[in-house]
Amino acid sequence: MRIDIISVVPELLESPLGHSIMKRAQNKGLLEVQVHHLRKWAVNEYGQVDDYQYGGGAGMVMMCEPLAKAIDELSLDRKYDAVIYMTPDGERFEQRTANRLSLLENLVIICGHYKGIDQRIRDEYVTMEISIGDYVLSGGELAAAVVTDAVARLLPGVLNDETSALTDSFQDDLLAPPVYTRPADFRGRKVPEILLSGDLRKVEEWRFEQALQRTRERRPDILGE
Ligand code: 6GU
Repeated sequence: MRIDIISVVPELLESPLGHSIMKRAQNKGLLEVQVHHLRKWAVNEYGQVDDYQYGGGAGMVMMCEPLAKAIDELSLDRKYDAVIYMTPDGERFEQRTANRLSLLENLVIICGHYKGIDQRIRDEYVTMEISIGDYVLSGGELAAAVVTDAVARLLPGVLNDETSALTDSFQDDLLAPPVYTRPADFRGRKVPEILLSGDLRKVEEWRFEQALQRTRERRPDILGE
């Protein structure tokens, strides 16, 4: 999968994309992420990419021209399956959204800043608008990193057995069960006996029960209760 991210603060994406699973996905050639500085397509030598909004009011708006040029130029090299705009008024990002995106080949992600991007870019280019939750971030970069991470770990071959996505919270509409590692006794708090039993069928049953119980307690909405 190839993801092109357009940003006015590309530095914000360096660390999240450069470590751990996302680094491994890229090193394995399963994911290619390219971050593009929007200033490259600025309207003048001062690097201007935003302007005052028509109708007045505080806050700048990201201009049409730089974004249009950026997307047009990127589109010369490949055909994009989706042009995504990260915005708090977008569709809420869920595991099912990540699952859906992970099946696509080429994505553009536009990170908004200031008051957002000119509506005409949304009308002309954007095919999908994503929000990662009901709160406001200073820009779309951290949200784009969240989406990229959630999608990358679903690409076949990115995770190994130890990190398998199949047992993630939400993947089967349940939260994940509690997990334990050594020591078996930590300050008198003991690991549940069943996990030491070696009976895999019992362990699986226990984990499912725990997952169900945890979901009931914490997120009854997921179960439709
Ligand atoms: Cl995608 N962008 C911004 N700026 N804030 C957000 C968001 C996105 N999702 C939730 N809050």
